[in-house]
Amino acid sequence: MIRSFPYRLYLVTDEAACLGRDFFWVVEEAIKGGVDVIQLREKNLNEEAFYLKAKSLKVICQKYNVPLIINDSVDVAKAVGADGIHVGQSDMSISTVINRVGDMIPVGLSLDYLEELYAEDANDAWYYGVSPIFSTPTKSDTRAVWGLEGLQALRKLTEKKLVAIGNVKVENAAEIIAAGADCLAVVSAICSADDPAHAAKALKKEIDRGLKKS
Ligand code: TZP
Ligand code: MG
Repeated sequence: MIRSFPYRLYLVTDEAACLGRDFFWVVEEAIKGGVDVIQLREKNLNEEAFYLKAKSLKVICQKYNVPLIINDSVDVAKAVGADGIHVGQSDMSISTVINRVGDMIPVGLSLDYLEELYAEDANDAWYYGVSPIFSTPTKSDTRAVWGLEGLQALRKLTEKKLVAIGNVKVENAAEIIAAGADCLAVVSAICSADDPAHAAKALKKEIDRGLKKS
C-alpha cells in the first residue's frame, strides 16, 4: 500500500510553550498560517486530561481538514479517531502500534541514530522523525544532534519521508529542507511566536525556498 505523508509543516504541541495564551487559539492560528499536520504531545497531562485535549483538538483539526497525530498513546488515538500516531525509540514498537491500529494511518518513528534505520520493524514506519536535528531547550533529554551532515547521510539511505525536529526556525528552515528533509516539525517557533499564523506562514515560505534549492 502507498504510505503517503505529503506534509511540509508539522506542529508539535506543548502547552507550556504557548506562554499562557489559549492553547486552542494558538493551534487554530497555526493552521490558518499553513500548518499541514498537528501532533498532540503534552508530557504534563494524565491520560484522562490528554484524552480530553485530544478530543477537542480533533474537532478543530476536522474543521480545517488537518490530520491529527497522537504522541505515544494508541488508546487515545483510537478513542478520538486520530489520523496517526508517533512513537519514539523507547515507546511501544511500531509493529505493536500497527497491530493495534492497522496499517491505515500514518505511524511515525523518531530516529535518534542512523543504526536504528536497520531495526527489524523500522521499515513499517510511514515517516521518520530526525530527532533532534539541532539541540533545543524545548527537549533536554535528546541524544546526539543529527546536524545537516547527519540528515544528508540519512537521506542517502532511505526514501521514506524525513521530518526534522529540534530548534527548527525561520532562519534555518530552508537549509534543513535543502539538506534532504521533506517536512519540518516545530514547537516553539510557532507555539511561542507573538503571531503563530504569521510564524507558520514565514516557515512555509522558507520551506518553499529550500525545496527550490534541493
Ligand atoms: N523531539 C525532538 S526535539 C523536540 C522533540 C519533541 C522539541 C522541539 O521543540 P522546538 O521548540 O521546535 O525546538
Ligand atoms: Mg514518545
